[in-house]
Amino acid sequence: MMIHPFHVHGCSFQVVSRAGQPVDPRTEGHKDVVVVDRRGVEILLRVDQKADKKTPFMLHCHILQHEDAGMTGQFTVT
Ligand SMILES: [Cu+2]
Repeated sequence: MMIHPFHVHGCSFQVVSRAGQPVDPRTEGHKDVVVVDRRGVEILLRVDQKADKKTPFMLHCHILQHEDAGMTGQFTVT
């Protein structure tokens, strides 16, 4: 089973649930990276600044082969 250490630029986040189940309250702190597998992870982003189409935030898998294969994205905040 493949896992993906996902990173979101420009903000921190909390893991709300993993595989549809609430996470252990001891792990609710703000994160920089979250391990994602096929069961899914729900996160809550905290964003303190805007990001438009010229300077969007980026998210990606930290495994370079995955990132190069397209496991990357951008998003804007208004
Ligand atoms: Cu990956």
